[in-house]
Amino acid sequence: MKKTALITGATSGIGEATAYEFAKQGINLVLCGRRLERLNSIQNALERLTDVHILNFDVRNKEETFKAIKGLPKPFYTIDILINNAGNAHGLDPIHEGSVDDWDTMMDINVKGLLYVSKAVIPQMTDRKSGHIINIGSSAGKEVYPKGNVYCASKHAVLAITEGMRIDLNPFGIKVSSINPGLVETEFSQVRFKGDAKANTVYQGFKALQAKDIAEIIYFTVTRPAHVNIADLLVFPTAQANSVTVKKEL
Ligand code: NDP
Ligand code: 8X3
Repeated sequence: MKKTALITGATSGIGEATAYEFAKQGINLVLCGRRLERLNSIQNALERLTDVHILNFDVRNKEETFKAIKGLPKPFYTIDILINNAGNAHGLDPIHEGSVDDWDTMMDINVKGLLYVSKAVIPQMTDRKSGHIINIGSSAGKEVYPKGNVYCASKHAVLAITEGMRIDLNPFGIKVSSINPGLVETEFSQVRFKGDAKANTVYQGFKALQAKDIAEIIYFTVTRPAHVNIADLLVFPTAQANSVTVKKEL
C-alpha cells in the first residue's frame, strides 16, 4: 500500500527537495505552500512518478489551514507522514533593534503555523494509531547565535513541541522526529535578508548543505523499521562546527 506524505513549504528548498525524493520512491504527495505557480509546476514535474495533490494556503491562517487539510479528497485524505517544514528567518538584528513585525512573522509561521497544521492532521493519526511526524527544526533550536534571538526562540519552540508530541502521542504508536540542519543553501537567506545582497555571502567560501542532503536524511528517517524512531538529528556541513564556527576557504 502506497503511503501519503503531506509536506508544508514544498515550493522551494528542503520541502521541494523532499517532494522530489519521496516522489522517486513512489510516496503519494500533498504539497503545500503559498506560491501557486510553483506548486503547479512541481506537481506537473512529479505526476509522472506518483500521485500529487496541491494545497495553496498560508500556515498563519488558521481557518484556511483547517479547511484545506480537512477538505482533502479521499485518495489523499489519509496522511501517513507529516513533514512540518514551512518556515523562515525574517531579519538578523540585535534584540534592541529587531522589527516587531519580523518577530510576529517568525512566531506565527514557525511555531503557530506548525501547530495549526499538526492539529489538523494528528486526530486522524490517533484514530488510526499510526503515523510519523517530522518537524524541521534547526541547529538554531539547540544553540542561540548573535542576532538570531527570535528565530532561535522559534526553533527552540519547535524542539519543545516535538518532545511534547513524542510524549503525548507515544500511547498511539505515532513516531515523532525532529531533523535539525545547520547551514543549508536554499532561499532561506534571501527571505531572511529580504532580497538584500547580504544573502549572497552566507554560503560563500565553504560547501554548505544542499536541500537534497536533508531530503535524503528525511527519507532515511521515514523508512526505518517500525520499532526504530530517529528522535532528534543534528546535521551540519563538514565546514561548520557550531552556529558561529565555519571554516571558510579564502
Ligand atoms: P526556503 O525559503 O527555501 O523554503 C521555505 C518554505 O516555507 C517555502 O516553501 C515557503 O513557501 C514556505 N513558507 C514560508 N512561509 C510560509 C507561510 N506563511 N505559509 C506557508 N508556507 C510558508 O527555506 P528552507 O527550505 O531552507 O527552509 C525550510 C525549513 O528548514 C524552515 O523551517 C527553516 O527554518 C528550516 N531550516 C533551514 C535551514 C537553512 O539553512 N536553510 C537550516 C535549518 C533549518 P511559500 O513562500 O510558497 O509559502
Ligand atoms: C537555519 C540555520 O544558522 O542560518 O536554521 O540559523 S541558521
